[in-house]
Amino acid sequence: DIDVVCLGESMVTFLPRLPGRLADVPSFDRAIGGAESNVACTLARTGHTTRWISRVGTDGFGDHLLGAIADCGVDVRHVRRDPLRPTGVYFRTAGDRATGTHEVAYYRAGSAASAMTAADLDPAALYGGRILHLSGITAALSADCLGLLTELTTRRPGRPLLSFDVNYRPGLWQDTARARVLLDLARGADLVFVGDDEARDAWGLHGPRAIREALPEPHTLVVKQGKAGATVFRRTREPGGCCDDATGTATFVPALDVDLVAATGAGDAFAAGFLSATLRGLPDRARLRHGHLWAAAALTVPGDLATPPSRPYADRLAALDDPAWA
Ligand code: KDG
Repeated sequence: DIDVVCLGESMVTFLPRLPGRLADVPSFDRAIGGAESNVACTLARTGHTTRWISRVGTDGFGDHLLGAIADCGVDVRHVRRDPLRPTGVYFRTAGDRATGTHEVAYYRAGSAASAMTAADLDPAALYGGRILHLSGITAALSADCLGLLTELTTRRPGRPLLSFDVNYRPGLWQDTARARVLLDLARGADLVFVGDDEARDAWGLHGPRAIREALPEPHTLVVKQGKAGATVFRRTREPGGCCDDATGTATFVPALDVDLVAATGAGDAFAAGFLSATLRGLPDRARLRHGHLWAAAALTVPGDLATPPSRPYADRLAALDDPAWA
């Protein structure tokens, strides 16, 4: 029984040993990255059953990714190996702690994952979880991958709850106007995560209400408002009936104040915390609190992946009547 199936490209990630520009950093440490496998790993680390579906090369980097993601407790048996294309890699700088920005250099054009198509996916593996989690990164990888996402976000009876993190990555979209397609893809999902900065940059939309007006279709829309917090809009009962069915609500929960080390992976951790609480049928306020708690763990480590708080501990923190949650 799988709770969450995640599909998307993962890459071997090189984290700088020193601060500075990409042009100057002399050495890097190897880690793993990939928004969707980050969600799968984070959920698996707190006891959820997860599967990651993707494609990697037959190179050593592919071996490393598969081993590292399996070590998190994720089912990787449905990841295809591609003998003709390499595993993607990327390098990044430590960035600016005040603004959370950093430089990224991707080496993923023509990667194994960019050749993913619907035809090589096993529907039983893909649709075999309670939630299928996707992200807009996949749409930017190739025409094949955009076709795949378009197919997967087309509403069809009997599919699991479809979760979609917009994950607008400016470095992957040569032309911002093309990123409007992310809005169309999001419309086909049941649960959407988007940052207010992403909605502004990719779609020209300002603020949670405007985003909800442009995106009324998903029954649940989570707008992340950076350091301020996040708002969840909920319209109807969730498919599968796993959660409560309050209608037409908007709930805001402030974020936790943390000493930022690196922002990468925090959105994935937030999504994982929110999905975990969703699977457990917790109310919206608790879902957001779990999202913030898990994001706080990722914000305070240099890599993408942090150990999320244990379930009993997170439950206690989320239940606290602390003014930080007011
Ligand atoms: O969310 C973190 C990811 O952005 C990072 O791991 C790399 O998947 C990645 C991407 O495509 O940017």
